[in-house]
Amino acid sequence: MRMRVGVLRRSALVVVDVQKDFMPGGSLPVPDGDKVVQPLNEVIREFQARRLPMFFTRDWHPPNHMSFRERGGSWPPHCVQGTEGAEFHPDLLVPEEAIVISKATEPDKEAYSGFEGTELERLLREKGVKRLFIGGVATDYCVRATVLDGLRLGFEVIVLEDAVKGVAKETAEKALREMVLGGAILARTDELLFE
Ligand code: VGL
Ligand code: ZN
Repeated sequence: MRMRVGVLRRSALVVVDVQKDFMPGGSLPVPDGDKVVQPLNEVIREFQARRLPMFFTRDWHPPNHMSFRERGGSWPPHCVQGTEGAEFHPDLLVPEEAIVISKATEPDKEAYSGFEGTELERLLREKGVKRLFIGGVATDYCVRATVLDGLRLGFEVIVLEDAVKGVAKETAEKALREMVLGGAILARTDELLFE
């Protein structure tokens, strides 16, 4: 095993938007979006065993959200609060102690980042977290925005490269470049060494 990045005491996992609507068959499918579930579950088990904090963000839109095409936005309706499409992937492990962060909940505001308009930063600081491990979908939208915000806020950020998937190849590659230039580290889930 190649050991490259340590998962230390002040680490937290952030799982971004692993919801049915973003999976194949959903209303805004990310190609191979479901492939993030298995590597994430392995990391989730390790975090759980060490009682390290875990945050699961979810896109949680009202039915009239401004990002939907009917309101002039870019997307088909997706992740509407309380609908099946907004549920987490059925195979994703969501431990009871994990904290769910709902975002983009207001009709007239878009929020790709898990930090935008949420309690995420306050909760991380309260727990003394310094290092974030981030995976989920979509690399080119919500993962990108969450990673860049985390870096701007002064967290160390490790992007789990086998546990992220993008909407489109070109934009996902561009997003990964931006994240690395912003200071993020890319690591595969099998390169993590747990304390
Ligand atoms: C997302 C598009 C629209 C995401 C959310 O989770 O990456 N993408 N809403
Ligand atoms: Zn959305």
